[in-house]
Amino acid sequence: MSKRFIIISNRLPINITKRRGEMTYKKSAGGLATGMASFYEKYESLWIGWPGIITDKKQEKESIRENLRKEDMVPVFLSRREQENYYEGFSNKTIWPLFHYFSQNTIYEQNYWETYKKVNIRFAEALLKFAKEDDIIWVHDYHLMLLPHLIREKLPASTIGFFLHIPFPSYELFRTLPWRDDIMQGLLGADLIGFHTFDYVRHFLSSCRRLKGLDHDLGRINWEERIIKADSFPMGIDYKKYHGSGLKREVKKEMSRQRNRLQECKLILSIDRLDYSKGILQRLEGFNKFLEKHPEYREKVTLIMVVVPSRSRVESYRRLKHQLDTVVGRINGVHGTIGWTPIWYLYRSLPFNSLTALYNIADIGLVTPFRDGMNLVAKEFIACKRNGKGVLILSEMAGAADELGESLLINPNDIEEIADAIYHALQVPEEEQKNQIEEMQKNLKRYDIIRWANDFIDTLIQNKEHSESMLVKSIGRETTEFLVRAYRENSPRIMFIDYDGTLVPFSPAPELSKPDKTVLQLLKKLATLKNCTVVLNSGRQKDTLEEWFGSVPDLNLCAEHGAWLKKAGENWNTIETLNQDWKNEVIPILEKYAERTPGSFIEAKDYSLVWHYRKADIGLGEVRAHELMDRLVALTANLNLQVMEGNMVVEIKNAGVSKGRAAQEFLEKKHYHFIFGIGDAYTDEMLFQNMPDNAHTIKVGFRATVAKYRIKSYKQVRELLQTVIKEGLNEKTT
Ligand code: GDG
Repeated sequence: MSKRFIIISNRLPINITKRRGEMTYKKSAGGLATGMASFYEKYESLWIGWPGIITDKKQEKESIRENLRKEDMVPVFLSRREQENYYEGFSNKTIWPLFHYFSQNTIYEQNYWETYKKVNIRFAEALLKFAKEDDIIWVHDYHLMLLPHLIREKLPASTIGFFLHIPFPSYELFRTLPWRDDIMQGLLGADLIGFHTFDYVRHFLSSCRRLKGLDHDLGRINWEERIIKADSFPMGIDYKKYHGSGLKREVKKEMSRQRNRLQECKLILSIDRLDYSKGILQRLEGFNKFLEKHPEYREKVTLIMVVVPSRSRVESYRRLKHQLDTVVGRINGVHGTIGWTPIWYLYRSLPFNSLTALYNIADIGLVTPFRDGMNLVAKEFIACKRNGKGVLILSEMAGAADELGESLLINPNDIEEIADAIYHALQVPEEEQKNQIEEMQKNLKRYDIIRWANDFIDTLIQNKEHSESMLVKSIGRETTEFLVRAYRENSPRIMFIDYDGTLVPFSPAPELSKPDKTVLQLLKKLATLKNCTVVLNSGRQKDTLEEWFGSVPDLNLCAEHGAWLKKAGENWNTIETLNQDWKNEVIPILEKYAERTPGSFIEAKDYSLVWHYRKADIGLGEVRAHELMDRLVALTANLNLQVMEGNMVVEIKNAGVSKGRAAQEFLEKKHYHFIFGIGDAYTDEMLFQNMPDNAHTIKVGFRATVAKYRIKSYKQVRELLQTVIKEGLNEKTT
């Protein structure tokens, strides 16, 4: 069977209403459903979600299930209690406020969390009844953040995308969540994690770094043998539908009806779901301030404020509704006249034709959320404009602000600024309005909802392919057998083995990486195998290697990434006579960076200098490391030095020194038939590059490499070497 496309979201794109025992089904024409349409044509598709109706009746459930199956939808039923704790509770009283920076509204309640977990499992089970490993699965939004991991556990090879429709907050906020690790783990089950803006991507990556110690390379994270990509995909709208709305007969009729009602008044339009994140009260105060400052506009402007009821079972929403009623009443009372009501307040959802009629005729679109993942209203307002007339006032906190730069951007907390922006918008010459609208429409037309969805799915598939191509090289049972056979059949042998990150885990505190008994035993056995030369490579100083490994018989040691070599039974020697004068020029620069970056420090080795920032604030360390690299690269260009950025270090050393150069010391003097090199760091790449074609090179971890194979971690390295030892010992006894 061919690949299928499965989308899974909290709500199915359908409205089911029950009247006198009779169910009616009405497909919702939301943007997301439109975006998915092209996949429905391309693949066999399925949409899984809550059908929006609560029922305990088995028969009713069955009938809904059957009816939805015809529409390629699968319902996940929830009880009233689950709805309260998972949807109203954890989703909308915990995640929603926290991710919108309303920590004062955030409720941490164990019960909510438990139900959230349970419901996520329910969704996963519903999906797993249908999904196969080669399907493409797209999970949507904050209600289902545990799902990617739950699916990955059961279908390890599946292609999973996740898109978050709301902001991802800064680490400082995210860290306050007691269940942050589970949420993080849930999301990391995906192959692609999409956000509306690059800021949210940044915040997410920073949380990955700080909570899980996961580094990224241009948004790519290597984790659990997978490459996970985090990227921004600013959601678009059904541009054609909105832009074409003004041509519809019904919409035209509605437009002239509304225009007549408004008489000569300029129309300011405000449309949102009722939500504290949308900044509705502040917006009203801004309008009030405008009327106070510019009484000449009384009876000349009208604010139509459409507020769509939402989450009315949640207390903070009910409170907001009450406040809203009061403030609207107050402003209308203070400024209104017998023939003029400043604010027309509609607490309901409008049909599409009425909504777009308002978009079409409004002079100003007033969109001022405190935080908003994207805000589609702003985009729809601009898209509807066919006559080039209208000004958008937009909060800089809305994701849409990144793309709608020609609008009047305001800070939603600044009531004066909102008032001034309204005044200013009323003065913008028509020519300028037209230019601004056309500029913004170009973007909206190009990156519409279809393009957005395709872009996301294309990136998901590409990333999956990339991830798999990296895994092709992974060492499995067959490769191990192949290596052992090569070892058995070819002699003499030489093995270059890196230490930190290869035989022991990379540790931010290197003093913890001292070899334990197991590692020492392993090296002892390996170094004494027949016809096998073992070289232990390290960036550490020779004194440390001497102290830790000096007593291991027959072991060759290579320190400071190849500057020092101690062949078994001999003394430490430098490979070349190296100049050290450059250090005097570089030390003062490093000292300056050490002073400016608390926690960072300098390590002076014989032939290199290293600036370490593993104990500093990670973000600051990275910024400083880049600055330092820039500075040093310019300075060292004529000093025959190399500057390298490694794992939380910047290292400067003589250009001739490398693990590859040190390996030549062995390879040039004797002809080896089995050559083996293994390491995890950027310095090991030099070793791999300098090895003959028939060498067996292995990279530990998932970073880019020229090595022939990959191995997951130091644990697997130890297992592999134990297998080699077994083979070598066999040889001794036979
Ligand atoms: C979440 C994120 C992100 C509104 N009133 C009426 C009506 N609407 C439609 C609009 C628009 C949609 O509802 C609202 O979308 P927003 O994007 O503005 O806001 P949220 O509902 O909070 O959506 C948001 C979005 O997800 C997508 O990722 O942009 O940041 O919070 O399409 O047209 N539609 C009709 N009558 C109304 O009265 N027919």
